[in-house]
Amino acid sequence: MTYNKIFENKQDFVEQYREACLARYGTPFEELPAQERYYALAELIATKGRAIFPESHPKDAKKVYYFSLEFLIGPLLDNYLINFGIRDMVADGIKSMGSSLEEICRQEVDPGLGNGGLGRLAACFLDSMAHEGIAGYGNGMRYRYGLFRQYIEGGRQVERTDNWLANGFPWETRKDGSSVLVRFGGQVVRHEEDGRFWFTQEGGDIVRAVPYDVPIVGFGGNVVNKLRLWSAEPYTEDFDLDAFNAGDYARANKFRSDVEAISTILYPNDAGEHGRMLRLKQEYLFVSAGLQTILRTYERDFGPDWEHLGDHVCVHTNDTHPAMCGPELMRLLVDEKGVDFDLAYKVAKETISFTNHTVMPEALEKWPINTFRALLPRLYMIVEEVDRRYRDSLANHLSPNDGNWTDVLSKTAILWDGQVRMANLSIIFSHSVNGVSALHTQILKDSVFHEFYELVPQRFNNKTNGVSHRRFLCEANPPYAKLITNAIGDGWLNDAMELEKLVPFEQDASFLEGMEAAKRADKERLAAYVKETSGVDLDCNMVFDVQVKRFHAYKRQLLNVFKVLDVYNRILADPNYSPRPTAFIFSGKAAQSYTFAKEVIRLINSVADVINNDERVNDKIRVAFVPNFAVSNAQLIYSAAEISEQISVAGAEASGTSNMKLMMNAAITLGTLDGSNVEISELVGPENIKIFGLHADEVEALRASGRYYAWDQYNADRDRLGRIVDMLTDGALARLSGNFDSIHDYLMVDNDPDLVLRDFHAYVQAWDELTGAYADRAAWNKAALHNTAKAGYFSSDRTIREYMADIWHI
Ligand code: GL5
Repeated sequence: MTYNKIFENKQDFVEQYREACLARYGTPFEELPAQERYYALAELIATKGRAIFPESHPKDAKKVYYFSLEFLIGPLLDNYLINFGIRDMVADGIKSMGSSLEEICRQEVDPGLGNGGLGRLAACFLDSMAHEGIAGYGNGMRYRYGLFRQYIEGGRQVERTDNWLANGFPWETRKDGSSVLVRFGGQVVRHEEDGRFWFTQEGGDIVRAVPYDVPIVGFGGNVVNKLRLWSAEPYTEDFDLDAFNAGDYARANKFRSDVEAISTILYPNDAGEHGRMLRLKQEYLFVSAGLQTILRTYERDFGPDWEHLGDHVCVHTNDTHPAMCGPELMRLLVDEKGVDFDLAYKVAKETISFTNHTVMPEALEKWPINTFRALLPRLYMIVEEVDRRYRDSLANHLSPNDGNWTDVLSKTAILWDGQVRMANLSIIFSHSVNGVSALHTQILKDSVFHEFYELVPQRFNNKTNGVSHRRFLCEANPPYAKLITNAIGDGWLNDAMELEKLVPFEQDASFLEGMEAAKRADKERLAAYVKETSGVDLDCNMVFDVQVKRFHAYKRQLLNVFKVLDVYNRILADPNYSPRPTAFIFSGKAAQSYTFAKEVIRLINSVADVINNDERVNDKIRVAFVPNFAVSNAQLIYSAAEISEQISVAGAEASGTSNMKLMMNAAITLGTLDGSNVEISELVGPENIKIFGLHADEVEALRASGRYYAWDQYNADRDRLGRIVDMLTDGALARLSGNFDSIHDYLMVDNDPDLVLRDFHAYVQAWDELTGAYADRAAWNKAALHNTAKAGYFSSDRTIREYMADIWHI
């Protein structure tokens, strides 16, 4: 790899860093607190980066704009240093100045501009697009407050505002000159002249969308792309001076605060029906602002050659949140650029592509027609016309006498039942629709979008997710990364498939010992963090068994807790039972309004409280809940994990990406055949993964049969399973904050919708077998290393190359 060097050498770096401290604060490095040292360093790196790369791509390079309401970018300093190839040199330099890079990095905010997997995937894709050298830009929202900060109080999740911009964000640049205007409400006016007619939207409220750009440095430092985040601001200064003078400050500021509300918060992705209008405004704001900018750039480079827009520009829509890209692009082309309606539709479709990320029905967005039409009258007209034409076009595929005509229509039309259905809008406006794992794509074809698949099978394709191995292995796990590089060279940073070169080391006892030592160091680092943040002492001789992800019923953290309680009960009941000592580590947030998920968090903390305070079991099991799961602490957890819990009910998890991050870090997966676990299992082979439980088709068949009864499961095993169900309500776990009636009801009254009780025995047995195998450390390390060696496939570089070849045609 030839890096584009931004410093000559260590000495050059140290000198420039000292100057940067003086210039920014007028105080020498030695006298600055760590936080100011961080800001001075960030400013230096950002300035150097910007100075070298005014423009990374030739004008005619095909551009990809990745539209996503979420970009969970994580801390950036370490990432930039790695990608510029200067991390070791900078760390050395800072050490010679009497401080440490680690300490400085700890000062950085972790912007919570996403919920979980979907938002993090978008950030990994930006990293990989820059690595692959393409002009790939992110387009999203600059939320004033990120996803809430999670605290645990009395075992419960408590949410506090994430004021991530409080001290300023050193990587962003505000670009006032690139602001655009976005209109909400008002009415559509028809104009006619010489037999030609057109529409304009007039009145309503105009909002100014102001972009903030964050540089995305590709590995090697030769390509710098950008992530553009939009902020909503008032267009006119409608400050009410009279109200202010009368002391009514709220009224005086009302206009400003109404507008700014649009970019104030990130919505939780599983929270139901809150603040619907504001969410729709967010979606439209970043879509319209992004597309206006794209057309402006295109016109500058290619003139008004709108017919060929799709040859030069790709607009990729991440889930249905940017679904308005289709009609908004048409509106801009037809109303503002004078393009004919049919041509505009064709161009929109050639330009836009769509990824679906979930089969959860609540995540397939719908808007009441009345809301949509009132807020976006012209856009609604276009949607209505495209929907009408779509219905007509169905005649080419089906005859109205055809038995399933209405069925197909009811599933695929955009407008139905008084609703605008965003998934259908996305599909109808895209030339490509993809799922995110082989199984998920199959489920889209077979059920979720089956009718569309029958109509346009060629539009559907699979792109199995990936993750940035530079962040989640190199940056997250320095001791292991160093060991790997010493063994196979550093080519794996550039080409993750080179991790395969580790396979021969599975026979190398000294490598395996080194691996164990690296894991030990990672475990100690995590144990210190856990102690500091949750007060729990983890014993590093124990196996670290990890489940970290968003809390959701289908992900079945509850099944994991049942297993923990089962192990606990067995230790107490049977003096001969001696499980492999294990630390069960959980982390993740639940949406603020998702009561069940929050109860599961309270349950885990109550179980932790019982177990960690019971001296009879302390040397065998411990439980820790790490608060406020985010990219930064995720990196500490992944690297230290030995077992990766991926136990969703089969058919529910679209892909999962923590499964990939954990396998990369040599954790062995304990999982169901769901999402990308299927592909992990094929790649590593059955001896290097532990699979259990019902398969997706079995889950579907069992549900369809109507013959599943939770009480049968309970009655069939009163001693173990029944006992745990009873513990939810009999006071055994109530010491910290009461019983768990609603979880009991979810299982026994709602009939265990996620089949926790059904998979329980298979799961516990699989866990017993897997942890039993830990005794043979050489064999365990060999299997763990095999997981890393096969993880190259799950680099997002591979995923992006597939998007480039099959969807974006670059
Ligand atoms: C998700 C899915 O739930 C994950 O399985 C998937 O890995 C991820 C990225 O494709 O997308 N969909 C979604 O809405 N969130 C996800 O994490 O938040």
